Amino acid sequence: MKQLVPKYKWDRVKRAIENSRKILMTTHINPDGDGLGCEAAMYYFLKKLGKDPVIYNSSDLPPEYEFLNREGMFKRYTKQMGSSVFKGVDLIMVFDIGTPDRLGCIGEYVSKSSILKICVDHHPNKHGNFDIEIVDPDAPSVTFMIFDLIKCIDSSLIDYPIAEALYVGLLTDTGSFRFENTTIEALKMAIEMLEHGVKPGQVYRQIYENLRPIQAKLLGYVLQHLHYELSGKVAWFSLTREEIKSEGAKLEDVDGFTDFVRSIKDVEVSVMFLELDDKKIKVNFRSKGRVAVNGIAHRHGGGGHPYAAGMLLQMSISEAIGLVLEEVFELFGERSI
Ligand SMILES: [Mn+2]
Repeated sequence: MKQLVPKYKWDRVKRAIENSRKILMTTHINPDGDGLGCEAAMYYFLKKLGKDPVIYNSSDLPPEYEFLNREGMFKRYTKQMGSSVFKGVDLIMVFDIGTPDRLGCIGEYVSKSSILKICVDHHPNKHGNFDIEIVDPDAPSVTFMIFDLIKCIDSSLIDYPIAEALYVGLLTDTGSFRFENTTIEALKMAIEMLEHGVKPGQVYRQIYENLRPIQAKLLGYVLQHLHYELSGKVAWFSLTREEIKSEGAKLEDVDGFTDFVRSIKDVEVSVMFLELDDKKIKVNFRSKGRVAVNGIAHRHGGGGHPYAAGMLLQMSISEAIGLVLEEVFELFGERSI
């Protein structure tokens, strides 16, 4: 039999799993396919190992990922639950967070808790207070790392639901195998997932071809109100709560717009300014790959990858636009007029 050489040092993680029965898993707020894929894959895998896994996230499961929820295991954590969900938990596993504050309301209890904590991530940030951290900024997705962990424990347990969940993280974090992190290793993993029965077309359609008509309408509004700067190298848009309401949409209908705007010819960086509340502005950046945008996000307490990053600003939307565009222009070595 071919000897598996793990890419990461999982010894302590393996031991922690072996010594645990109840394992609580969580990921960042507004979770994406990577965080959710890690949770689902590990849930099915840990069950096969005879463990008692539970998943609590500070956000609801987005409807496009409902297909991962075969056993109804994705639970929404709310502040009222307090420490009750940690009762009897032997191990906490956290995936794909970037920074600890992105855990949302469960984060407070995770950081306070004396339960053994593991963080597996590919964001190049400081992670803080975890007993074991396995971080690889070069990993195309965290499910890529989890695949390595699962192979290192028992690859014979990989079945279709596990493979599909691992594939989801890989697909979504590589932008459907388009971004710079689409490495040979990433594609090799994809092949292995297909060998376990994953149907790429089916997974893709479930995640990406379920745009609700109201989201399409709101995207239309955004595209009609797009601003171009620096001869079209920068494109940005803003959405106030009032605008969203007058389009008949809700905050959660805003999804993937910054990616779409980046796809416009000659646009190097796209920026979204989204008003969540009074003086609470979510800023998202996407870059085609020539300029890194996570430096700006880090400076303002946010985070992300070089070409996909975000942050929250406590100021009015017009102040946010002024401040952030100035910093974006500096990335291009230009000043605004
Ligand atoms: Mn990720």
